[in-house]
Amino acid sequence: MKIEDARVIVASPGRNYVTLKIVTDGGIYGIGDATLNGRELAVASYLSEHVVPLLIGREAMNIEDTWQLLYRSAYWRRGPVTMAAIAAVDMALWDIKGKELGTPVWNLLGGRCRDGLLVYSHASGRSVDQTIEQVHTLIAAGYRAVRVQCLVPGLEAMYGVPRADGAGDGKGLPFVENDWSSQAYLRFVPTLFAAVRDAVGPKPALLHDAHHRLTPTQAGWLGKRLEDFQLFWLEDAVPAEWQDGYKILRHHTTTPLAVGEVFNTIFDCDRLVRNGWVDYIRAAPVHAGGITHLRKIADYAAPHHVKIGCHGAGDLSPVTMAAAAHFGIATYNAAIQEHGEHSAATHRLFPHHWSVTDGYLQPGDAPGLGVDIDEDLAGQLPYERAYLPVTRLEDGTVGDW
Ligand code: KDG
Ligand code: MG
Repeated sequence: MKIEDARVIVASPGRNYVTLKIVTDGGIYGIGDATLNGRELAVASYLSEHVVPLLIGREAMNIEDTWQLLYRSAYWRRGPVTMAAIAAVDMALWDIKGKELGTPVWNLLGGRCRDGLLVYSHASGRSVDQTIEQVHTLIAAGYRAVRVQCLVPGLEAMYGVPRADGAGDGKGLPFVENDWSSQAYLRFVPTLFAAVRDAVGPKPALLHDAHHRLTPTQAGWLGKRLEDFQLFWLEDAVPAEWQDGYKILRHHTTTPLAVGEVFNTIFDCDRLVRNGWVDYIRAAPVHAGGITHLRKIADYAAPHHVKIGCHGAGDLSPVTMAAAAHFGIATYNAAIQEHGEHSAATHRLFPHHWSVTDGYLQPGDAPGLGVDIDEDLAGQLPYERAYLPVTRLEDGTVGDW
């Protein structure tokens, strides 16, 4: 079965998504997600200019060979643009293989090894009371795990929390700069978790994302103070470019640590996993080379007691959610999956068989990945330039997003 055509579809049902559709000579097609939030057209161009010409005429069933060809032949290996492009091809080829064989991708990955994949959703309030209300609403809707974020008193806007006008992060906004104070944040977060634990009791899993904004010693201070509230994880406490930061952090707290939504390859995970500096890797199928490469990361992490909890914010498309669902149901050390919100228009654009029931993600039984794209609708939803906000510290220097 040869690849006859491959096209890149960019559409914005409220935010931009880049999708690759690969069509074979027998008519079977597969789709893959290539969305890189805020830099979408770089991947779209990498795909259409450099990858698609290599795909035409290739055997669609040889996924590993195509993966290796795209990874090695570029010479310029790794990086978010390259790996998102390879991921899209990889997902689309798994989708095609499943359809050709008449079986869901999870079956090709070894079959189910759990009943459902635990998901977490987001409670994100502008006050502690509002945040607690949202946690209660999610628990009432069946969620067993909730990421808790709350606007720090004194700040106007903050990652993961709706703005005063109700808008979210990077949703068609012009370029925005927000004020940030790590001191105010550090003072506030332990009081937030004391209030939330008090309100919901010991059972629900609570998570928190520090979004790469702390130094190792600041993060150690915070992790220590959160220990009594037994978080499922503290995410991205420090940026991971300098991985020894996690070594320092690890020795200051027993709060479980998660990192890696910006990771692209197994090499980003290597030292953290090998040294036992983190508990969870957050790499997602779309940003870490697809199902094929994520499986290798998971297998490398498993004997080191490191589990996988894939990034799944709303800027990762329902195609990635499908890939993550198939991966997670069939991968022993997949522990949890983020379930970000998608707009109604996004669900219409990407009809899918995956679902969240009773706090667990189910991939469904449709052949392939069980997700599609409505190309007519995509044609009516043109790309809209959008940027994630950045932060300015109290003295005016640029901070981390
Ligand atoms: O594009 C960036 C977002 O996906 C990111 O800011 C969301 O940190 C995030 C998360 O954990 O979902
Ligand atoms: Mg995050």
